[in-house]
Amino acid sequence: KNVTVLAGGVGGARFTRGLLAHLAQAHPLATVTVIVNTGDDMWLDGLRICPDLDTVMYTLGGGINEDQGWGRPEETRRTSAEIAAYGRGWSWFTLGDLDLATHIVRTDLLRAGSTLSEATEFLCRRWQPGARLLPMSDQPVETHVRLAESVDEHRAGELMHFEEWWVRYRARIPVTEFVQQGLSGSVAAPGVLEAIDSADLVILPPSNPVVSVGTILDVPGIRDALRTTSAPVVGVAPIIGGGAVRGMADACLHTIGVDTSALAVGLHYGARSAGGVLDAWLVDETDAAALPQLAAAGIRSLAVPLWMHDVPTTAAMAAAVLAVAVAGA
Ligand code: GDP
Ligand code: FO1
Ligand code: CA
Repeated sequence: KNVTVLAGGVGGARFTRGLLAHLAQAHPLATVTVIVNTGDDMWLDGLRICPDLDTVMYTLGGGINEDQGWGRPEETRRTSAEIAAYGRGWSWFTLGDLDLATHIVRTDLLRAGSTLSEATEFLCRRWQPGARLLPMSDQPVETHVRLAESVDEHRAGELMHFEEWWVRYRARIPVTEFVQQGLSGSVAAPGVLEAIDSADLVILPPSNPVVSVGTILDVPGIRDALRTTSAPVVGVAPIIGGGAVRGMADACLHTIGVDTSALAVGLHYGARSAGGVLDAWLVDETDAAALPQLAAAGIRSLAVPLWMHDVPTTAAMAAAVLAVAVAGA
């Protein structure tokens, strides 16, 4: 069994960790490929920062700061304090001393001519994530938000990098749209389309449906690959009981005019039979009322516990994904 997962950061990484745990005991010969969002990436202090690739790599490699869901545990901030003393960098964005090594090595490889895919593969030799990590594209695609109002040194109508909106402003300032700079010139990274075409199962994990999975789907060719693959495509709702379990996905959904509900996100992804990308959609038990409407829209669905409390509960979610995938075969 070849399983392909389209992931952002924390939600996608934690789900994939549970998936790997489930496959280890249920399908030991299975392989997992994670296609990771790179829309959050940026140049900062001369370094190429790839938040979602690092969160997936650290989480699956056992090096993640579990409470934060990003960066390394036991971190210090001596270097970033020195950068701030020069008046450089983003004072509201923490680049820990240990984390900086990843950005330095990646930037070193990129400057020497490696693609992002090659640099990612190199970093994973150390972390051994137990899955193949592919950036969605080797070309830079950076998510920006268009400000609805002026704030601090920014004017209304201007574009702001997603990470500034997310981290500095906690997505609390209104924006009118997301703009993925570089998207039109981007192509899927080597192996990405093939990982979808040749999969036995494709999973949309409980990642941010707008700025994580949505960005991956917008890379030319990826949505079409999902529509044509012979693999079942199964999604897991990142919204439980009308709320984003963590983070501000509700602010993202509001910006694109989608309600913050498991039903609305499932319908937003759409049924493959109706031009969308889903064969099946998992919702939490509190959202079981959505099942009839999902069925009416051509999406097989199941209501199971979707809180990723720990690896065993997440492994059970993964087992439910595999079960609903074969249910339609
Ligand atoms: P990010 O890039 O670090 O924001 O991470 P992702 O985009 O991969 O995932 C963030 C999303 O994960 C958020 O929108 C949450 O709604 C969702 N999420 C986080 N924890 C859980 C959980 O325990 N269960 C479910 N179903 N969704 C979760
Ligand atoms: N998130 C924060 O809320 N505050 C930070 O200071 C921060 C620093 C940071 C540094 C490296 C990195 O890879 C991720 C970092 N993140 C931080 C997380 C990042 O904002 C998340 O990945 C978001 O979900 C956006 O993808
Ligand atoms: Ca992210």
